[in-house]
Amino acid sequence: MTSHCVNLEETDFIEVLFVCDEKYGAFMATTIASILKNAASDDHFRFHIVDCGLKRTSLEAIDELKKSRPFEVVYYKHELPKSLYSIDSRFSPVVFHRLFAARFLPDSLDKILSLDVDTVVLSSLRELWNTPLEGAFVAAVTDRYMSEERCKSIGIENKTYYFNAGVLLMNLKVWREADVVGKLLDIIQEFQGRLDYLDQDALNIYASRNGFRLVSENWNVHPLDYVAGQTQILHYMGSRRNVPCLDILYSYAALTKYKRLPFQKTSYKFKRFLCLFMQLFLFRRKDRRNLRKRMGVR
Ligand SMILES: [Mn+2]
Repeated sequence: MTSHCVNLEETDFIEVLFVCDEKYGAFMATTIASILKNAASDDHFRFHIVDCGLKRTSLEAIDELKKSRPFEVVYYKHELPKSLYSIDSRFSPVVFHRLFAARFLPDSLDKILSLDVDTVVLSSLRELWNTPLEGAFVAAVTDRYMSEERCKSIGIENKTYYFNAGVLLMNLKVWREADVVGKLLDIIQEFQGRLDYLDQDALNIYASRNGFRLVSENWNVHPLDYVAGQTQILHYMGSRRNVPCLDILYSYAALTKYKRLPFQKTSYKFKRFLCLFMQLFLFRRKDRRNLRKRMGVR
């Protein structure tokens, strides 16, 4: 007989960080739904959420996902230093919170996996979570769409070593020991006005001086580069129109209380129903496949 008794003290959680305001509540629920749906049976999750003004309905939507698979969730309220609010009006200061993870997360956490809310996770996060960090302050994926010119303008000669910060495994131990937060704030001051991708640029400048760890590109894939069965995290990078793979995003949104994302015109469920109905009149397999593709339905 096998025992189903789980000792919670010893549960090996995969700890995931999100920063989210009310505008992106449905996106975060979608990301979490995808994590839960594609997890391995022995994965356990604890989500750490920096609450930048989430309303009750958003909190309820997260809670409701526990019905599909139990998980733990901890919310944080975090104040940014005043100096960061005036730094660049093109960006919402929300992007800065994750830089302070080593300060507001409990000391008992040695590392955290920070994910953007515009990602969809297509496999278990275990392998990424277990990446050996050794002394590196982060592990991340090269940003394929960053130009060489831009990299050089912030002192990064080889663009392979400019990473995207949407999927970031952070070594909190190193962050605390080396006061990475303090150094990032110095960089932000030093480069004021020249950081087009504020927090991401600052992280990369720090990395160019102190090193970091590159991980497989499959962990942070732009929809244009999606490969079925290979891509492990899709990152929509803010784009909501004219990118492939929106059907994948919508299919996970359909698993949440929201059912669809704010910019979806027709509900995914309705589209699927309509597509199923129309397929009745198509006899060739190829035609049915094309119809599904055109309607963006899986
Ligand atoms: Mn993003």
